Amino acid sequence: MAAFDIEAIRKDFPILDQLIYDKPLAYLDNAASSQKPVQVIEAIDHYYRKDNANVHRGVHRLSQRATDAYEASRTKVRDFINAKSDKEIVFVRGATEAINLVAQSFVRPQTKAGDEILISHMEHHANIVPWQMLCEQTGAKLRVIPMTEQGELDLTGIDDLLTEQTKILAIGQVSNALGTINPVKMLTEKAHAKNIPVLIDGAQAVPHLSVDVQDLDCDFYVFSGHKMFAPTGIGALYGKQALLEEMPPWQGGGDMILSVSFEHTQYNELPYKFEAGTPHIAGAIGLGAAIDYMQSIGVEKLAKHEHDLLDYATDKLSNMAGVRLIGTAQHKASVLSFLIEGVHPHDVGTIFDQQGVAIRTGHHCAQPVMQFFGIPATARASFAFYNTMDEVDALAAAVVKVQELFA
Ligand code: C6P
Repeated sequence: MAAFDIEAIRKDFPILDQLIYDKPLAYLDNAASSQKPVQVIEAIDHYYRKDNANVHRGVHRLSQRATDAYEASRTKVRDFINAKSDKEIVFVRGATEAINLVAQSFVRPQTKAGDEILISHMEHHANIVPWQMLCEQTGAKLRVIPMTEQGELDLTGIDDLLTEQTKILAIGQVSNALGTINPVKMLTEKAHAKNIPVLIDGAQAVPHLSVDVQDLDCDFYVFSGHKMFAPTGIGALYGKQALLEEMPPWQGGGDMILSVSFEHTQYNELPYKFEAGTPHIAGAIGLGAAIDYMQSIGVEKLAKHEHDLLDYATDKLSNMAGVRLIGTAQHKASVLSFLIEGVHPHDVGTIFDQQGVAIRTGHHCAQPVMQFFGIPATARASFAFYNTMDEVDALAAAVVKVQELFA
């Protein structure tokens, strides 16, 4: 596709073409989960109609086709984030599972009481709780990079936070509650200068930015498929091969072994060592199709359009009396969190819904962010490349509607 043809793109997403309470749907909850193009839906449909079988197990034709399609998706993921080898791509349920895997299989065996895990104040619970669990198991301490009123990382004390005791720096590339794009490459360099490994939570980055794990030089990178136009229940863990080789499997079962006897089990090679049991084959195939789709348009073009939407929405809402933006970092992607004076965000969400505008309200699984701002929740609009300026206008009109109702 040469030009960025928004009308043609929207036709690929059948769900967008519907009325909610007789109003055109404006789906602005993409950070929670994005919609799926027909290309993804059809890839899954094709798999179940023509190729459905288990992978890596059968000599029969269907199993071979299922295996080929599943492994082709792994190659697509590898290419999408520019990993060196397919062995570095482990299919998981999503970002949450990937972080838990790294915490338990990589960090836990080398962590003892008094060691430290470094995260930031703006992490999603998925990049907080697994580390707290690890701290409970090992006696390690959780340390936190603070943030500023703009919702940017406060890096003034970073050199003191990265210590000899730090076992990992685990940091989000894009904040789901604030939209902040964090300087993860620079942080990775700083951590590596002290031999500290780095995990990047890319759940909110991969739908919006082009990601190159070799350029970032991170040790682990995690993301979920469902925020990048693929099905739920599938995601990927990238890990540098040398690290994955050393890590023990974290779940045992079929497909992650080469041989099993009661005396001894020999584990499979990478990446299968980390894929116990029958995987989400259709999900992986859908993820591959989503990558094909994004690449057919061009990730840079998607990002540019989303940025225009964010700029337009930020401009509109920041000029409305009684609206407070939460998260005004200089570098942001896709997310606009806000409050309407005197109205609880849940009421905002309900009234927006009646206007056909779907947003998320709540703490966005980032309660420490809410605690920092002293608020219980925000209303959050989050954009994808299929959104339009008209939908931003619908968002602004919904704000006016709320203000009229609560006047
Ligand atoms: N954020 C949101 O509405 P899972 O649930 O495993 O697919 O992704 C977890 C996750 C991890 N990190 C970040 C930065 C995230 O934003 C999310 C999911 C959704 O913001 C659902 S809570």
